[in-house]
Amino acid sequence: MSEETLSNLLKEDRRFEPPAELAAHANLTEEAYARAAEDREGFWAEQAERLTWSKKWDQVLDWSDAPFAKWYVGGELNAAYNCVDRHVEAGNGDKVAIHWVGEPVDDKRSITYAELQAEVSQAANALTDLGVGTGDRVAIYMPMIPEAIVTMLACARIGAPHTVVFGGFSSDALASRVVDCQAKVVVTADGGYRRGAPSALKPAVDEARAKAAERDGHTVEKVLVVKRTGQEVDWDDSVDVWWHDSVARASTEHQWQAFDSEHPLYVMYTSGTTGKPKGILHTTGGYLTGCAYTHWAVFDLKPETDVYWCTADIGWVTGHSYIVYGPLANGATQVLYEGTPDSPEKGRWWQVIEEYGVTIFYTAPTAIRSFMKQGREIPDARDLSSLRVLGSVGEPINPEAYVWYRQVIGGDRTPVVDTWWQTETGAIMISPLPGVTAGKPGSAMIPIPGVSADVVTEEGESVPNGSGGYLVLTEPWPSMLRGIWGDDQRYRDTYWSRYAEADGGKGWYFAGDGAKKDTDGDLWVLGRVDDVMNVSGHRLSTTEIESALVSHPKVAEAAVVGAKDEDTGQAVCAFVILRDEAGDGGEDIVEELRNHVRKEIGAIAKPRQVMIVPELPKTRSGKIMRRLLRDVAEHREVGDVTTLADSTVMDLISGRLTSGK
Ligand code: 6R9
Repeated sequence: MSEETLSNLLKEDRRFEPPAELAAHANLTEEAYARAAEDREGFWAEQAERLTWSKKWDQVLDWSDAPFAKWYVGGELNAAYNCVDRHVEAGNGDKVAIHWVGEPVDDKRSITYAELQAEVSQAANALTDLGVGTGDRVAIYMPMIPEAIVTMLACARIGAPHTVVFGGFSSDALASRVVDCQAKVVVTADGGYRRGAPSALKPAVDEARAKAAERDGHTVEKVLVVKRTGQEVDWDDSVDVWWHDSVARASTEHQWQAFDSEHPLYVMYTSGTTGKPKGILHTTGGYLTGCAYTHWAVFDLKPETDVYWCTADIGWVTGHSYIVYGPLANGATQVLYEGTPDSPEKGRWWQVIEEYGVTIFYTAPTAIRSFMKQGREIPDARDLSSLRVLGSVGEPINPEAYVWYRQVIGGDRTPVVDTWWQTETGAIMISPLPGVTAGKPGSAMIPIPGVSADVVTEEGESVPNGSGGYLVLTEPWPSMLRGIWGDDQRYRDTYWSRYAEADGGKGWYFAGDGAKKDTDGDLWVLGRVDDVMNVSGHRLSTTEIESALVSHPKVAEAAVVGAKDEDTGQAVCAFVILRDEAGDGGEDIVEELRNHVRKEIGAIAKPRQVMIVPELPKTRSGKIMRRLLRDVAEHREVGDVTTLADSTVMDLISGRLTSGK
C-alpha cells in the first residue's frame, strides 16, 4: 500500500455506532476488556467453561517452555462430543445444525444435531475399520458437502488429526501435504459442483497417491470416496472404498473417548516465505475454546435465534474455525453452501440469505468488491432484512467496500466486524465488538478481550499513535499454533526469533503483517511485510510460485510479485527469464507458463500476468528487488534503482515491455 493511500485511509472519519438494540443485549460488553486485562488467565479459564470437559485442567497456561505453550494442562475433552453430542444431550437434537445448499438449485438438505451425531458416529466407526487409530493423520480433499464436516468431526472423535487440503489445489500440492504429514487415509469425493458443472476430485487423489509413493515412498493405505456428482472414476479395489458402502452402513453408535487438552486436532498447511508450505499445528482444548469464545463474542451469536453463514471453504482456516469448530461448539444453526457465488445467477448468495433468514454473514473483501462491481440492483432484489451482523476476513477491507457492505447488504443497520487473524492464531484476535465498538471503515480496531497486541518498531519499541510498524501479539493465547508439523526450528525462526528478547526472553509473536495505529490508537492492518501475497484473501508465497515457474524446462529464472488488483486485492505477476535454448519461448509461452503454475499449485496461483524479461533487478548481494518489479506491474514510475548491481536493468525490462516483445 502506498503512503498516499495510507494517509487517505487514516483520514477516514466516518463512525458507525452499534445499534442500540444490539448494544442492549450484547454478549460481550465494555467491561470484558478490563476484566480480561486484570486477570488474563482467569478470563481464559472462564472462556474454557463454554466447553464440556471430561476432566478439568490443573493449570490454565504452562508457558515455561516458551514459545511452546500448553493450555488447560491436564484437562481432557473430546472436540466432536463438544460440537455435536452434548447439544443432543441438552435436548437440542431436533435443532438444525447445517442447512446445506448444493450448487444445483433445489439440491439441499437440512441436518439436525441428532442426525449429525449419527453420521459422525458412522464415519468414526468406518475410519476405525479402515485402520485409522488415535494419532494417525487423515487427509481430506473434498467439496463443500456435509460429508466434509462429518469427516473432520469423525477424525476429531477418534483423535486422528485431519489435514484438509483445499479442493482447488493440484495433485502436486495434495501429494506434498500428504507426504509431509504422512497421511494414512485420504477422504475425497468423485467431484463437486462449481460454476454449474461437475468438477472432478478423485483423479487428483489418484495422481497424488502415485506421486507420494514414487517420489517419497509413502503409502496412502485407503481412499474413502463420497459419490457426489456420479462422474466416472478410476477404481482400485485394494485401496478405494465408497462412502455409501462403508460409512452409510456403519453403526450409528460410537463411544467417544476423551483426549488430553493438548492432543493434536489438525494440521493446516499455509504458505510461508519459502517454497515449502508450513503445516500449522492446532491442538484440542485451547483451540476449541478460542473458536467458541470468539464466534460467540465477535458475532454476538444467539444460538437460539441466529442463522449464521460463513462463505469460506473448509479448505482454509476460516472454514475450520468459523464453519466447523466455533459454530458447532456453540450449537449454532448455519448455512453451508457448495458452489460459487454466481451460479446459476449472480444473486445466488442473496437468494440463500433470503430463503434461510440468515442473520450473521461472514465473507471476504474480495467477494464484496466483486458484488460492488455488479451493482446494487442484484442484492436489492432480495429481502436481506434478517441480517444483523456482517463480518469480513482475509485481507484489509477498503473503506469503500466496507461502507457498501454495510449500506447495501446490511441496510445501513448492521455493524461490520473486520476481523484480523491468521491460520496460526487459530481464532479472531483483532476486531470490533458489534455491541460495543463504534466501527471505522477499514480498521480492525483493537484486540478482543483476552488478546494482547501491539505495533512495534524493528527494535521492538511500541510505536506512538499515528505511526506504523510491525504487528505483534505480546501474550500467548489459547488457540495459538503449537508449532509447525515436524519442524520446531522453523516455528521458532518464523514467529519468535524477531522479538526473542521481549517479555523477559519469552518473546513476542511476529505476525508478518505491517500495521498502523491511528490517532485514537485504533489498529489498521496494512498487509504482509514478507514475501507472502494475499490474492482474494488466500495466502500465496512468492517463492512457491517462483519455484513452480523454474520447474518449467524453458525457464531460467523467475521473480513473482503481488501487484495491486481491484478485484482480488493483489494479483500474481511473474517476471521470467527464459533459458537460451528456449529462444523466444514460442508464441504461446505466456499461456504455457500460466497453465504450468496452475498445474503445479492450483488455479488460485495462476499468474494474472507473465512478463518475459531479459534480466531481473538484483542488489549487489543478489537479492531480487521486488519493489521495482511491483512498480512495473502496477504501472508506476520505477523507484530508486541506486542499490541495483546494474542500474540499467530496469531500462531493459521497461523497454522490453513497452515494445511489446
Ligand atoms: C484468517 C486468514 C492471514 C493473513 C494475515 C493478513 C491477512 C486476514 C485480515 C487481514 C487485514 C483483516 N488478513 N484478515 N488483513 N485485515 N481483517 O485469513 O488466515 O489465510 O492465514 O491469512 O491474511 O495479512 O496475516 P490466513
